[in-house]
Amino acid sequence: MSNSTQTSLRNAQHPLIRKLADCIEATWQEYLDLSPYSVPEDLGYIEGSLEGDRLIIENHCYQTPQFRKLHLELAQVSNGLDILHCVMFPNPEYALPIFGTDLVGGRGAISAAIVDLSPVNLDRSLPEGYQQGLSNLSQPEFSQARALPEWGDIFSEFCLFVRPADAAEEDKFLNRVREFLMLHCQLAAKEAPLTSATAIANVVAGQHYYCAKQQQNDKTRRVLEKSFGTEWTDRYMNTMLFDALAKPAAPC
Ligand code: 18B
Repeated sequence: MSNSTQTSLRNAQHPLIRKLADCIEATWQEYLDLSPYSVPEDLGYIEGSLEGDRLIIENHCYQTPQFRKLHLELAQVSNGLDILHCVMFPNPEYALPIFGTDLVGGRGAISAAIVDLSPVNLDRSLPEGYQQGLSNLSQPEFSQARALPEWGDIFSEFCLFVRPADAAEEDKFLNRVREFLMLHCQLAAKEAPLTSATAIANVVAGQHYYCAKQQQNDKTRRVLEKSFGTEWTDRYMNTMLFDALAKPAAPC
């Protein structure tokens, strides 16, 4: 694999973003059987500056037998905003939750740090191994919890959404993400693929719901629209950030 991860953008970002990006890629490389994922040519490294704010985006994508798309994205806005976005989309034959994390920082401090393993089952429950594994992790304390937005019903009871108050809390967040990731990679590697068409259709529907909700995040949309416009942002949110699988056929 190429060493394209040591990019200038990562080096320029908030230390927690840099550490988290390194942690995610190192964990993927340690536990998963990664293959290249071809990002549309014009979407790997992107720069935009429509209304004055220059936005630079860098995408790193892989796939594995269990995951149709592992996506790590780093973004930097000229007004000082630094963003890390990561989602692991399972293949539809694997009834696995969706790992997602988002870090948003500006002028030295991280304002939003979120991580979750989000269920895709129809009843919004996590598979047994996840429920147990996540319950067994010790619960870290953070001084500033943040409230989930209205569209946030996709997140599990284990979702962590905070504004880290200091370097010690930033480290705690990083460790929490590492624990989620390690558990996820280990459980995913043991998961047997589904064979029933109905079960697969349920996974597709669950991923569809997840993406539809994430696309309602106006804060993400606004940052992208300011530099790239509405049309581009729609396409980007539908194809790069939250590409749901094709809509399942209506039951006959
Ligand atoms: N997101 N985030 O990824 N978002 O992509 N993000 C913000 O301090 C971007 C995900 C999530 O309170 C904010 O309020 C951009 C994933 C939640 O209403 C900004 C990109 C998850 C909130 C951005 C990006 C996720 C949030 C405001 C593309 C979870 C709070 C920061 C690179 C797994 C929403 C702040 C609210 C916030 C921007 C969650 C600016 C541009 C995968 C819940």
